[in-house]
Amino acid sequence: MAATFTPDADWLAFDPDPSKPGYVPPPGAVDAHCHVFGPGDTFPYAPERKYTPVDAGKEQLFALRDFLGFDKNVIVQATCHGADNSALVDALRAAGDRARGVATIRPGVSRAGLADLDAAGVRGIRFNFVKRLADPRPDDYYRGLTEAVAEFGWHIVVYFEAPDLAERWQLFTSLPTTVVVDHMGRPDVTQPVDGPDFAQFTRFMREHENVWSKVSGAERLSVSGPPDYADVVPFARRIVETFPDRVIWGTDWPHPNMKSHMPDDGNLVDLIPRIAPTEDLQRRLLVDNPMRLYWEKS
Ligand code: 0GY
Repeated sequence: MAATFTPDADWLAFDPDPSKPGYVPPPGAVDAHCHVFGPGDTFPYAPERKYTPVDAGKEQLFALRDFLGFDKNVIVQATCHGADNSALVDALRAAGDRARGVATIRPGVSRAGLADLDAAGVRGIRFNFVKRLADPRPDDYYRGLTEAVAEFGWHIVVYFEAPDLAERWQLFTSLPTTVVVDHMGRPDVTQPVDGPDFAQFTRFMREHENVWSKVSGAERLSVSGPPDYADVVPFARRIVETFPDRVIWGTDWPHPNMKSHMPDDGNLVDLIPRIAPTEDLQRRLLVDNPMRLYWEKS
């Protein structure tokens, strides 16, 4: 029998009718951070989930991709699906070569299971340290999973809040793979871009050439808010200009757990020329870098 799920009472659903962005992404542009949710009656949400979203399926994601002017997606397994990657794999198969994925796995995953994920287009796994989304584990837990995927040449995506960087420094700086940080490590954008907190993040990237950043999540980090998200722009621009070959960008659709507002995805796309002010930086951010990381498999 199909399961039915009731979204959380305070859940904000994605905007079904975003504005057309003024900015036109270059040919082959990749939205490198987005999710699919369910639909729950086909792909049930995980019993251990910390939230129950409104369904946001692959057809809606692909329609948004086309509407915003993107060519491809990198779909990141959302925590509401736990380590059951079925909805992700279904979306990857439907997209053909136009999507790649980042999965969640747990200890004991079989080699055959990993090989199936690889064949579907998975190129990384995500470790989530955000305490409202996942229960933190000791460093060795993450090291074990990293070893499990080593033979596939996958990378590690880490999602953490700014204070976690110091706490997990040892782990994050010793991972042997490419390490991709979600949303610039969630800086406090009320602090100066040259202040000590963000300096620690830029040091992390400067001293470790395997560390990349997604310059995404403006809608989550901003205090000044839409449509300009003016307070986030200097942080993202600093990362893009300092590390132009190690940055990628994504919509973060369908924007899980937004409480202040639901962003208009057109507004988010219009941030791109403000954080990557030249055509060269835009091409690296949206095409060259994500293609290298997700499509040119070693
Ligand atoms: C994001 C952020 C969030 C959620 C998840 O996997 C997830 O559930 O990533 C969040 O609530 O901050 O990047 O999509």
